[in-house]
Amino acid sequence: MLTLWKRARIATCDELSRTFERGAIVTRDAVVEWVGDEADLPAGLHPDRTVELAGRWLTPGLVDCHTHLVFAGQRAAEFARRTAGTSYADIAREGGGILSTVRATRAASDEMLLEQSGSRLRSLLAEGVTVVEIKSGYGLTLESEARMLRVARRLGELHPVTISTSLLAAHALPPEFAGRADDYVDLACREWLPALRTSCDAVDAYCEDIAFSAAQCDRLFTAARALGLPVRLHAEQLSNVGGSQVAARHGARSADHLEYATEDDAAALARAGTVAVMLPVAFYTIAERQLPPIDAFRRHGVPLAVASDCNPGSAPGASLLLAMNMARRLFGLTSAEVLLGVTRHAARALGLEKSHGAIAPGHAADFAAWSIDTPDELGYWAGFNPCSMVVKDGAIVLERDV
Ligand code: DI6
Ligand code: FE
Repeated sequence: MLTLWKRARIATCDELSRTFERGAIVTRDAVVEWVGDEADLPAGLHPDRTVELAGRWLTPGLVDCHTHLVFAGQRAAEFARRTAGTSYADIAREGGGILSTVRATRAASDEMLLEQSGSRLRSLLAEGVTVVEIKSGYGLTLESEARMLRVARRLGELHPVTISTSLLAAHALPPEFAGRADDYVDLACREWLPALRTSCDAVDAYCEDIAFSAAQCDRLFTAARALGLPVRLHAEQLSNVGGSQVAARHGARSADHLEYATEDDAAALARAGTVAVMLPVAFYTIAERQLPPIDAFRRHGVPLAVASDCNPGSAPGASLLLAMNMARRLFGLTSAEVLLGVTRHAARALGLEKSHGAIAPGHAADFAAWSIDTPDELGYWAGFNPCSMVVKDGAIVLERDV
């Protein structure tokens, strides 16, 4: 089916970041064929359907490139302790934190996991998000990690959202392996990676002194790369233990968090073409004070993405729009940086830059329509959602009164 989308204001987020004040898009089925000024529309076009956008702004469907959206339960009691002064790292060292969600997730049925995670995914979709990365990491056994990845992919079959999965077996040391972190990593390298190779789109790890060392992540990445799996890393969130350098050495698609990254880290990431993913909701929730070195990333030309980090500990909630607002207010990103951070650069962090994250010929027909006067309003509103329509693979999948 040939569809003409007309009278739109368009922010393409393509290589040239083109915008059109009176723009049009032609889609054939699920793919964009043409985008430009309405005045330049190809002659002799006979669309099967015309959608009139009445001057609304259109962006690519947003890409949330870092979430832990599949989990069971909540950690409100832990949040209360943290607001009273106990640190995130201290709760983790006591066996709470990630491990408390591991217990809840292992105990939940598939149906419960799908239901609880589905409501978070629908909340992202209502914000114009059409691509979501989902990590495992709350199972920490071969079978329960496999189940998390399965649930994540199943969510993509049940919703009009493209799901990209990451295996995050190296998220926390499971109690069964207490004191034997190297054995755990060896097992993941030797048995889990080969077994789950086709169940995930990438391999992630948490490189931190409360999690896995740079040397352990290095081993995991060597095994992942040998199997042809792309890698990405939670690095330098609470301290600098050398994660960015490991990520860069393995040509990681992204390094995420990076509050404690240095100028040298920024240079290494730039050389490797690694995307730096900013997670300001986690920064805010754990009341971190160390800001990521945004100016160094800019100077070295590191592409910046912004993501929700949706998880029950450091980023409870499911709002990419809130993350965009916080990236601007807390990290000083510009509105243009934030928009590319949830479109083109976020797609690149997932290896989807040829098909998603921009409105361009050959890309998926994924769009979000916004009731806003200017794209500067993306990341301006805090706690208000101006998305009025979501298009996925050429179909209008959601319309909201704004
Ligand atoms: N860093 C984070 O911010 C999340 N995971 C990670 O490695 C937190 C996950 C959680 O607290 O449950
Ligand atoms: Fe995370």
